[in-house]
Amino acid sequence: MQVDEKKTDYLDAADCTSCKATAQMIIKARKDGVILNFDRAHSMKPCPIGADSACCKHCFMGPCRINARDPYAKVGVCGATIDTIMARNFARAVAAGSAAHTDHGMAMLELFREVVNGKILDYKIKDRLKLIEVAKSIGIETENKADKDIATELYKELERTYVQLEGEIPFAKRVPQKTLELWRKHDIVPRGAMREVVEMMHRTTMGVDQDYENITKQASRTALSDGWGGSMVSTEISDILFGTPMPVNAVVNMGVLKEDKVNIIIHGHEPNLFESMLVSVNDPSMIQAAKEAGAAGINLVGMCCSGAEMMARHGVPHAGNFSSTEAILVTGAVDAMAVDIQCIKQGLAAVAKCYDTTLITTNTRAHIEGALHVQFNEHEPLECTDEIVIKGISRFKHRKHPIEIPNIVNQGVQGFSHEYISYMLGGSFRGSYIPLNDNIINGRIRGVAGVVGCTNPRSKQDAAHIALVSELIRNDVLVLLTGCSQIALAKAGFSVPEAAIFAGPGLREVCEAVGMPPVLGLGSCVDNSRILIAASQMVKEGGLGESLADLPVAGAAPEWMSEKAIAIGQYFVASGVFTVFGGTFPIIKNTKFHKLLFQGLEEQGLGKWGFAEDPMEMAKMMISHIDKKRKALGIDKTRERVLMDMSDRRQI
Ligand code: SF4
Ligand code: MSK
Repeated sequence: MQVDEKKTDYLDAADCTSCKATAQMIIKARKDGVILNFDRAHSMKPCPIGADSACCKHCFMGPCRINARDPYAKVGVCGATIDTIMARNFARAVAAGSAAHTDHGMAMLELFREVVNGKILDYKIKDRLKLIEVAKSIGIETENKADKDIATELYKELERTYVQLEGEIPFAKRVPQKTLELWRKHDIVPRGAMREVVEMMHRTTMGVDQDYENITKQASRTALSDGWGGSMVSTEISDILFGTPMPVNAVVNMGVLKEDKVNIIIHGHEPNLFESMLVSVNDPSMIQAAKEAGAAGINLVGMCCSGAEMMARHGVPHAGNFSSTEAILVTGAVDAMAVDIQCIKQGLAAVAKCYDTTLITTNTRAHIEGALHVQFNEHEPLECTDEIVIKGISRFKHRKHPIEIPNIVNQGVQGFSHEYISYMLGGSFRGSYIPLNDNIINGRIRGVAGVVGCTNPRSKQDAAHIALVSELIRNDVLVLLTGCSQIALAKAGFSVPEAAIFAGPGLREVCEAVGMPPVLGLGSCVDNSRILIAASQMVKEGGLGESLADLPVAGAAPEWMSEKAIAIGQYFVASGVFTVFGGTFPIIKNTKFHKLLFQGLEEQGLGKWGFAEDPMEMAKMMISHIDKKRKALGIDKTRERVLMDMSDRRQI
């Protein structure tokens, strides 16, 4: 874990990240002799063959490698072409990402079942209205029925999202009719996610599906089983159990740590662990124990996606996104970090050891060598969460490392669910997406962009997110954010209504009238499903075409790193959305598979992929796509008029 003292070519901390707090910790880590993800990324060059997706290790006649400069000169030992190889690699990433969201969603649904059955008593249905709305949305009769009966029926229906062997998943009912018909025509309406993922893995083993178009079709169906299935169930059930987010003031950044308190960080993706942590840290006996250890209290903060969910639902402070999870341990102030699933770097164990922070794994699916495992059991959740607090208090009592907490916090408004966006724009009596559609049609808002996804230590943390979003809002594009992107923009100060001054004149006018920021944070990475629902509502309200592909919208993941991002990208594309990735894309240009993803899918009526390294180029591509859709809808003229008026005014 020690830094190599002879090594002098570490990247300047300010080139590793736009986050000043993280930069401060990178500098301290190097002084302390501790290596973080940024330095590991710098010292490990990515394999160029893998980066192009030009290798296959799906059987042991290989692994086989193809030369990206002459991709059709050679085939694998089995005869697989570069298009088959790239499509299979891509499809397996979709399957893995979909499996991650699906397994998370299944865990939430199982929890819901046990709550409804009365076998779990520590959680209950918190949002009854949402229960009824979700049930109605998939055709469950709710009139004159007890909540328990509605919930039981909802559970049975939603279980099909995972296990249904044939037919369409329940949330297919939410898809705009024309989009659904297109899916039916292409035979990509998903069955249960477990069925789709298994088939995807089968098809991509050696000697099965060797037609890149057919592989991509199943990749679309698998990804849709995530976006409109696994992820959507996760979001909806979490809202029913823990409450649908409403705007809340919250602070982000490393300055949320408190030197005089027991600092406990929860990092991962499942909200149930975090919800029970809230109970444990507020238990008077725990507070008393912390005080007896000399602390002023217990300070619970989040990181990554479960942090984003808790910030949205309860205003729990958020300390930073994916790339900062090791760096925050360098403060010396973290007494315990408890993790559950997904995006948890194994490197945390080594960094935690350097600062005597107790790293605790809690989920049976995700142990880490060198970390303490305390199993979280939903039937007795406080056994685990109390133990985490006790471990934190004990570390506080024996703190021996100097503490350096970056003195940076950023205030902002978080917690915009698709329901709240409707209410915010339309008011409580006529809550709807009509005002949003109207403002798009009249050109004040040029279009809507979903900017989502990870940060990646191979590029300057947060920089592409901030540059891309700044350019989009400057051009009157309303931006919806999730996951680590949301935290990047919150740290950069874009989550306050006053940030409307960075927006173009039309968007600014709308933001100022409503009192909202120009970027709206919707939650964690499974909450990308909220963007799908919002887009479907926009179609259903009318005036912006009949399918999702007609909307003047675009998506982006400028600093992605996870297979989950590929799954998300593919379900947006298959839903009809132009989706642009930054950083890297695992594909060789000018191949048939490249042409299919970046052009062919759109010709089939779906969305398409885009890629650009430069965030300004990404913004340009997204804006020109939005303008293309405006033109097709015949609403490009209204926008010209508004822009002309405003620029005239500015000149005056
Ligand atoms: Fe090589 Fe074909 Fe085996 Fe892949 S499946 S490793 S291309 S022989
Ligand atoms: S946590 S998937 S780094 S958004 Fe959902 Fe962030 Fe990406 Fe993980």
